[in-house]
Amino acid sequence: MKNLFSSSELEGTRDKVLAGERLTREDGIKLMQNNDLLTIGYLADYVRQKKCGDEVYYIKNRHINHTNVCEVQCKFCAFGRKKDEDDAYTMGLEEITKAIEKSPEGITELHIVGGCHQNLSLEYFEEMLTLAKDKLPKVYIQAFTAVEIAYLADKSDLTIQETLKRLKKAGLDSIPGGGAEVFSLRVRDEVCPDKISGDRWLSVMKTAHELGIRTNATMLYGHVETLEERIDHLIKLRELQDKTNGFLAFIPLPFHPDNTELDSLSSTTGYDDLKVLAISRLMLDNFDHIKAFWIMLGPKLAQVSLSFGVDDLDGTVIEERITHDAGAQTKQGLTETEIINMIEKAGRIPVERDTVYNHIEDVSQE
Ligand code: V47
Repeated sequence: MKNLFSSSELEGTRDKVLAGERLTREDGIKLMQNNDLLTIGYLADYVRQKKCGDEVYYIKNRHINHTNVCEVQCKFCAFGRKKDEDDAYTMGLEEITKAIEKSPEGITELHIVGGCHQNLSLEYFEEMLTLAKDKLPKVYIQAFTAVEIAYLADKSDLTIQETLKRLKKAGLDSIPGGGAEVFSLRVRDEVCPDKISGDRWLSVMKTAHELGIRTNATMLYGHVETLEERIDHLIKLRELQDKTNGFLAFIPLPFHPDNTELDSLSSTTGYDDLKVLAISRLMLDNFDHIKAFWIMLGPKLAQVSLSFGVDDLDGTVIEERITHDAGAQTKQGLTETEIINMIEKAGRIPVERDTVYNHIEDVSQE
């Protein structure tokens, strides 16, 4: 029988991880090419334990996707529509108010993302933020991907900095990690040629960090990217984090092919999902949190990922369209009790957090 952790190709990398040394591009590629999932998972779990202890974060949040109309047509997306398509929708401010008012007691975050819609002005977004803060003053608003922000800035003839300052003043607290996809020019040319470049995505995030707006980062994997391109993506994020320390969490997003132009591709496998999460933890040594988005992974694999470097399961979500339009079979939301159960059954300590990872006091024990 093979000895545990005897994978000779990984010995050098293992020694670096155990010594707390930064991994190189070559280490990352070696990990991606290696199928010794348990060794990779063990190393990621070791780093997670040292960094985060046994606490696992979750949040009571609500997602709102205010429009599916999108000028940027990406081959991997089943959500975006041209504005004259039958099932195109855009929520008016009244409808958004109603959705916010329907939010259950106790949520601490609104996560708002949508398409790049030609007719939605900066004033629409400012009003949306103002009314959200008016209805739920204590809630953090994590809204609009870097892609939406760049689109809005260009349309409004403003710089990214000016646009972000106005959105921040209206109530924007933080920016989600979407739209990063894979930074490689080759991949973007193939799957999302009309989208902003990886460098521009990074530059929007850098500006946000300089203005004190914390953000997340993602990578959409499992389509046409190579293993090397995945690692290059992680290294670009790590380099920006070295400069700004503005990223809160990294969330790898497994590609869902149904109803997309790439529907001939297979879904990712559980093996690949766990490897990407674990390698993200190992490469992103300057990120505090690696998040498993259970909506995309399924709650069972998300739970198992807690032993593969993950310390955050996202949250209650309530309603989600982007992944469900692409064939996700998961529920629209989980209850807090379900999330706590997943964490406790993995032998870990559930901690409710807000958007910026402050612990929420458990009011039931006061
Ligand atoms: O930007 C689009 C991706 C993102 C598909 O920051 C797809 O906390 C899989 O960014 N299959 C939106 N993914 C979701 C997102 C997110 C989710 C949860 C938490 C956070 C956070 C961010 O989903 C898009 C795109 O990269 N996406 N189509 C698809 N077919």
